[in-house]
Order: sequence, then structure tokens, then C-alpha cells
Amino acid sequence: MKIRHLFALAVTLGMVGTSAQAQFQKPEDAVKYRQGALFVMGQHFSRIGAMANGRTPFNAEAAQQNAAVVLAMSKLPWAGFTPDTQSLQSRVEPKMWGEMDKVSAAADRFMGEAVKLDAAAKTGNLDAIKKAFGDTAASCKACHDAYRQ
Ligand code: ASC
Repeated sequence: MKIRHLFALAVTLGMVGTSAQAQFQKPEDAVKYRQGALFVMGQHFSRIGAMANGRTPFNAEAAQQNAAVVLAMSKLPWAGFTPDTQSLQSRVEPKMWGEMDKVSAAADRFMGEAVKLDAAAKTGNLDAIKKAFGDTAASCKACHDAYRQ
């Protein structure tokens, strides 16, 4: 889903105000918001990773709950990458601001993988979860390699 579609959807659902300016009270909030969503996502994604890699015992119910959080969080960070945050301290690679079409495509790819990870977790099949975890992690990494300092 394109970021502008997500935004339109969010407006439709009454989740945000009627203008982009009303979405965050200040640019610092947009940075905190996207970092918060990514942090929570990372916490839950790595719990699935620990199971996928055998570092913790496989628990199908926990995997399903963690994947549901990853899926919910996967939709959130993108709204926080607003142009008015460019001058603020963060790990964004400056070239990112000129490549937002590519960022949007990368976010779409990742969100698609998060849907598949959630579906795999719902099957309770560890092999399916391992595969979906690997595909999702690759989509995280693609964007981090390109756009995170
Ligand atoms: C994680 C996490 C990420 C991704 C990334 C995948 O567990 O926090 O940001 O996986 O490292 O390459």
C-alpha cells in the first residue's frame, strides 16, 4: 500500500486529523513516533527470530502474538518520515529524502512480508515461520542498508 493510500485510509478511519500538519504536534513527535513503532516492532520481530533460529523454544501461541504485533506496527513508522523532520537528529541517511518513491516501495514490500509472516504464524508451522521470518528480515535489511546510517 502506498503511503498516501495509508494516509487516506487513516483519515477515513478518523485516526488522524484532516491535515498533515495536524498529524503530529511537532516534528520531534514524528521522529519519536516512527522510532517508537520501529522499536516495538523490533522487539517482537526478534522474539520470532529467536524461535526461528532455535535460541528460544518454539511456542506457537507466542509466535502468533508476536507476529500480530509486528503486523500492526508494520503500518505505522512511515507516516513519521515527514519532510519537516529532515533537520532533526536521527539515523536517516540524507539521500533518503530524495528517494521517497523507493522508500515507499520498500515499505510496501516489507508490509507485504509482515502479512505473510502473520499468516505463517497462524499456521503454527515452524518451517513456514522460519521462511517468512527470513523473507521479512531481508526486507527490513534492504531498507536499513540503503537508508539507515
Ligand atoms: C531484527 C531487527 C531488525 C531486523 C534486521 C534484519 O530483528 O530488529 O531491524 O531484524 O536486522 O536484517
